[in-house]
Amino acid sequence: MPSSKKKPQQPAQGEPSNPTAPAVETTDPQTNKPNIVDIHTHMYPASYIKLLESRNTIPLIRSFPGHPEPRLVLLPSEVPLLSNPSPTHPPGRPLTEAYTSLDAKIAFMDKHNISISVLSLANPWLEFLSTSPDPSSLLEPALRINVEFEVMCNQHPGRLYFFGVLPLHPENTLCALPLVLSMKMKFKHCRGVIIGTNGLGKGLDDPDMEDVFEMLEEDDLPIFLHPHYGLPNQVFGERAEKGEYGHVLSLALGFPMETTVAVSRMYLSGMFDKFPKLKVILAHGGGTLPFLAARIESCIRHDGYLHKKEKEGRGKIKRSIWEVLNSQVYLDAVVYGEVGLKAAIQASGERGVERLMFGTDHPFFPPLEEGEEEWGSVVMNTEAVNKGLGEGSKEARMVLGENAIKILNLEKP
Ligand code: 5CU
Repeated sequence: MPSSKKKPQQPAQGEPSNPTAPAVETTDPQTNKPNIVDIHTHMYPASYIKLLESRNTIPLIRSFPGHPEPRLVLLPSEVPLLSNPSPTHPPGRPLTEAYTSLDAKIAFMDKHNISISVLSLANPWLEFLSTSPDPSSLLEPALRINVEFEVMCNQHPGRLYFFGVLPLHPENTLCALPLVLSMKMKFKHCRGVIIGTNGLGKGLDDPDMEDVFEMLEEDDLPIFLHPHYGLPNQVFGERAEKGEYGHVLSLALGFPMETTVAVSRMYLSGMFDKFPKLKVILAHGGGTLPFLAARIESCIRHDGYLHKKEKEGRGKIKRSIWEVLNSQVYLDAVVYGEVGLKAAIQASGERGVERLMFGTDHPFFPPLEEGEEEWGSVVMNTEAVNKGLGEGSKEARMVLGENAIKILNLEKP
């Protein structure tokens, strides 16, 4: 069990895993360009694609008449369109090789000057299997996917690492534990785990998640927390349900709100206090947390119920949300603009610039015009860093690559 497993000393809270490592050189001496490290980049390995092809409910892969490529339908907001698909705009997104092919990933990296990618399975991971009555049935697919990622990493030494996937199941926390325990031993390139906001089905403030958090903390395996469900379809109204606004509302607003709610629940439940060395990397610059943290803090301070509870000695959150953001939380820099980037840095504390890591969200948000090779979404994220921090500055180089190398213990390019 987690508590009986004694591990060597962990790095202090908020410190990089390898603080004594020499300063990393993150500029390519030939081109003088920064070596970019992409920590938010997804793939669907072959076994996962096979799983999706066999399904009738989301996530699934389906072909639609008149459209040569099969389509990947993932999001709850796409469900209403499945029963009555538009002949011109069927639900989902074309399943191109960008989602499945390692060669395509490497070509994308080369095109955009990305030296290292930390791959992860994209949403919704294995959550759709959690309705299976047998929790252990998730173990085999999770293992297989992690093996597939490890094999990919071995094919490109020094260029690829990955966040593993866990077999989280509502009926059984223990199902995930053997895999967490063996993650570092089995998979040399594993640098953490990607999870959704659902946890074991009841969110990340669920006491049953404590065993998982404890093990991840002990093994110094950071969580990469990523949204999938967005907000309920009704929030966005009938016109959105009919597909009139594409995926914009669920991706631009639903995803970040989902992350914000999940982390706020973790914080309010005292999970960060219980596991003070657990590292949590938040997707999309922390959702809306950088903007809302002060409001959350104020609502806590002025909440009659929490105040009374504290006075009666029935529990107090030990650290402010700012302290948690400065010590345990890391943000990716997938924010597409300078304003959001600066907010994310400021929210992460005085040394906030050390806590942001560049990401692309590839293969989502591809170029839409034939022949366009450069991914505009990547350009927007790179420009946000260069404009916000100064192209070629030490700070820009940290966010573009150096931070990830230190925090995730990657080998320098
Ligand atoms: O475009 C999309 O649906 C997505 C998605 O599902 N997951 C993600 O990370 N980005 C975009």
